[in-house]
Amino acid sequence: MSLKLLPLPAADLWLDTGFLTVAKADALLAVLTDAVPWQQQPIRLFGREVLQPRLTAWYGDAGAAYSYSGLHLEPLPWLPALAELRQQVEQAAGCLFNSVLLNLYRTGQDSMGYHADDEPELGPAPTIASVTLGATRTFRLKPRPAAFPSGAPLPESFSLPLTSGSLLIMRGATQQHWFHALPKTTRPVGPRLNLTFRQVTNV
Ligand SMILES: O=C(O)CCC(=O)C(=O)O
Ligand SMILES: [Mn+2]
Repeated sequence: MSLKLLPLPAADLWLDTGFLTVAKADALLAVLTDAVPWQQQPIRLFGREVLQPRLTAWYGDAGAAYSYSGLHLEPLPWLPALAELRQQVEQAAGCLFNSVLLNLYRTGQDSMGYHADDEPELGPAPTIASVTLGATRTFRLKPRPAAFPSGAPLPESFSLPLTSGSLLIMRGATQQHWFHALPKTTRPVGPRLNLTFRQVTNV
C-alpha cells in the first residue's frame, strides 16, 4: 500500500492503513502475544510509584538501551517475527531502526498518557514508525503550547483511528511540536499491540 501525508501543521506525519494484510496482522498478533515476555513496569508519576496501564517489552540490537519515565530498558534479542517486520518497516520508512518498543493494551482501560518521544538518545528529529495489530484505538495529538508562537491560536488537536495492520510514521519536527497519547476507552475492545520502531544513538 502507500503512505499518505496527514494534514497536521508543523508536523511530518504519514499513515498507511494497508501496510500489513489483515491475515498477516492477525498472525503476528497471535505469535507476539504468546512469545513476548510481557512485563508491567512501575514508573514514577508525580513522585509516586505506579504500574504502567499496559504491558511492555523492548527489543533491539545489542547495546540499544532506552530510558524513559525513570525506567531503564536493556534490549531483548530480536525474535524472528520482529526481525522480519523491522525489515519491512525499514523499507517503507526509508531508514534504519535498531530497536522497537512493544506496548500491549489488554483492554480499553489500558492506555498511554500525553508525551513526546523526545528522549535524548532518539536525537533531535527522530523518525518513529508505529505498527498497530489488533483492536482499533484512537490515537490523539495535541500541540505543545511552547512550540507555537504565543498570542496566535494553537492548532487544533487531532484524532486518528489506528486500525490493525496500519503503519504510522512520525518524522522531523513532529515530536518538537506535538504531544501524542492513546486514551482509555469505555467501548468494549479487544487487545491492541503497538510496535514503535526507533533508532537510539547511545550504542
Ligand atoms: O500505542 C500507540 O499507538 C502509541 C505508543 C507510543 O506513543 C509510544 O510507544 O511511545
Ligand atoms: Mn510515543
